Amino acid sequence: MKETVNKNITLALSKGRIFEDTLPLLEEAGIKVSESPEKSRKLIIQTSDPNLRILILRASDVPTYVQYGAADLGIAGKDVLIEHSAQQPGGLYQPIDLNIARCRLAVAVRKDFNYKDVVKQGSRLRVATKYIQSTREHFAAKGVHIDLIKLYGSMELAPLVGLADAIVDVVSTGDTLKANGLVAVEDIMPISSRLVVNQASLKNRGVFLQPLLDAFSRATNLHE
Ligand code: PRT
Ligand code: MG
Repeated sequence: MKETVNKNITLALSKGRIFEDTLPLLEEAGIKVSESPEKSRKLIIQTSDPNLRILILRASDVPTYVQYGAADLGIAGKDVLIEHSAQQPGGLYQPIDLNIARCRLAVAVRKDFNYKDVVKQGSRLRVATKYIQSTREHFAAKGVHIDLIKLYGSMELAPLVGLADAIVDVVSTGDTLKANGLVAVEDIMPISSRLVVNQASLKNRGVFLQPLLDAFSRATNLHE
């Protein structure tokens, strides 16, 4: 019996900035998206390419879908990828930095909090974040002892109500910090979003994935 090859490709994205910034990359590959996830509420979106569909996920779930092969490829921030690989290492190939959804990971405190002195005195610092892994590594490298408090969102609130001395969060314009009386006191790393590919998909169906990977590379270089 002749084996039928599965040409279908599933791309995992999160809605919001990553979806918006991916549209021009897809256009470079001649692909149009049939509807907006903001409007349609659909979680599976078809495209002008009958062999390509898009899954709309929570940003932090994108690496998981790709790792287990429920999606062949996906786009996720470096912030998310670092946390994911600390929890579930392996299985993801990261061929391209797409240079989209750029921001930076930073330490922020209340304007009236003397971060430098507290760190210099060697006092313990209470840090709230959803970026446990990156935060641990950052402070360990500085030799600063911290108590970590895991949060899932609205980190900016924590220093305002005495839950933490500092937060680690991604910052883009800085407007959110400013609006809440916080200041960034240390940059941890620049962040951009990367393409992640399931290793088995690449091995077994690489010929079908390659045109999309090439178009993403081209579009990324064009926009640099
Ligand atoms: O929102 P959700 O809890 O579902 O997940 P998420 O926040 O991880 O996803 P999403 O879609 O908001 O972000 C996806 C990716 O975009 C992140 O993983 C980052 O790599 C990247 N990115 C780029 C950002 C930002 N810029 C950004 N500004 N992610 C989040 N923010 C948030 C930040 O957390 C803060 O609350 O926006 C606020 C700060 O923005 P400024 O402009 O006021 O500094
Ligand atoms: Mg968000």
